[in-house]
Formats: sequence, C-alpha cells, structure tokens
Amino acid sequence: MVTNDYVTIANEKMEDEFIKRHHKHDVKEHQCSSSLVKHIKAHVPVVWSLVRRFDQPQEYKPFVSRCIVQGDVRIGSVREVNVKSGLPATTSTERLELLDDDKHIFGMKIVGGDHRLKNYSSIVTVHPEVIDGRPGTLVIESFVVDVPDGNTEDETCYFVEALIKCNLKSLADVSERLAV
Ligand code: A9S
Repeated sequence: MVTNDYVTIANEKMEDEFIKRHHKHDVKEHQCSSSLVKHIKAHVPVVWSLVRRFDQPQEYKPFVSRCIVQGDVRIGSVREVNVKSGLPATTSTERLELLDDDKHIFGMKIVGGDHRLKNYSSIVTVHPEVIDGRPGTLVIESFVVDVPDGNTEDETCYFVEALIKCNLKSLADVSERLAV
C-alpha cells in the first residue's frame, strides 16, 4: 500500500518492529509464512479477553462450531476443534504454546485433524494504539505452515490468509460490539 502521510508511515514502522520482535517463525524449506494486521476500535483488554480464551475460539472464530479442552487451560493444553460444514475439514487438534497476559502474546500449534495444514503454528499479539484520536487495538497474527504436495506456496498462503482475515474481521466485530 503506497502511503505518504507521516502517521501511516510511523504506524507501519511500529507494526514492522512488533513483527520482528514477537513474530519470529523458523520457516523451513517447503513452508510458507506471513503476517496480517487488524486495527480494532476497542480497548486492548476487550480484544485480549477474546484472543486469550484457548478453550473458546468460537467466541470470535466464525468457522468453529465446537471446542473441547480436557482440564484447566495451561501451556501445553490441547483443544479439539470442530469446524462448520462446507470447509475442507471437520476437525483440528491444537496445542497452546504461548499465553502471556502481560505482553499479550498468544501462540498455538496445530497437531492434528482431517485438514491439510501440517505443522501450522500461529502467533497473535495485541497492542494498544490510537485510532481517530480514540483508544484502539492493533492485532498482529502471523503463521507458518507446510506447503502441501500439489499446492504452491502462493496458493497455501492465500488459503490461510483468507481464513485468518475472516477470523480477524470477526474479532473486530465482536470486540467493537462488546466495547459499545
Ligand atoms: O483457526 C485459526 O486460527 C487459523 C486457521 C488457518 C484454521 C483453519 C481451520 O480451522 C479450518 C478453518 C478448518 C480450515 C483448519 C485447522 C483447517 C482448515 O482447512
């Protein structure tokens, strides 16, 4: 996106800094990785309260129909996610890797399921920002995943980015509705 006003340039520099610091993925051969940002008009605590709920992704993820976690949620907990019909998958088994309530960093890895995303790992970070002079939240989500046999890196990135964009749009809608 070509922009020339200083605020936008400063914001993009800030986003790049956050990505360098918190969104490091060890990207191997035949893997693809990318990051997406979303600006939400709600306070950080509201957005973080949704992102951090490893046991309730359906609170904001539109494709999730059900999620079960055995026992208390802690680093290493595993969730069984069922997704809605119409997707090229029905289940996903996911492990909580990072949950930092001070730095607002959430990380998970997909460890199973009947889908094609092998070795998928994602990180979500949440940062305070000012949007139109009011408190807002910058959300950054990055991922790395194997490129499946028969697909290109671009196709794989496009597929995953489309899903994450839906998740982030829904996170914004739910957060902004809660923030009213
Ligand atoms: O849920 C996320 O944070 C991100 C993704 C990419 C999840 C994708 C998905 O749950 C489907 C939506 C079912 C699509 C999985 C694991 C595989 C898919 O094919």
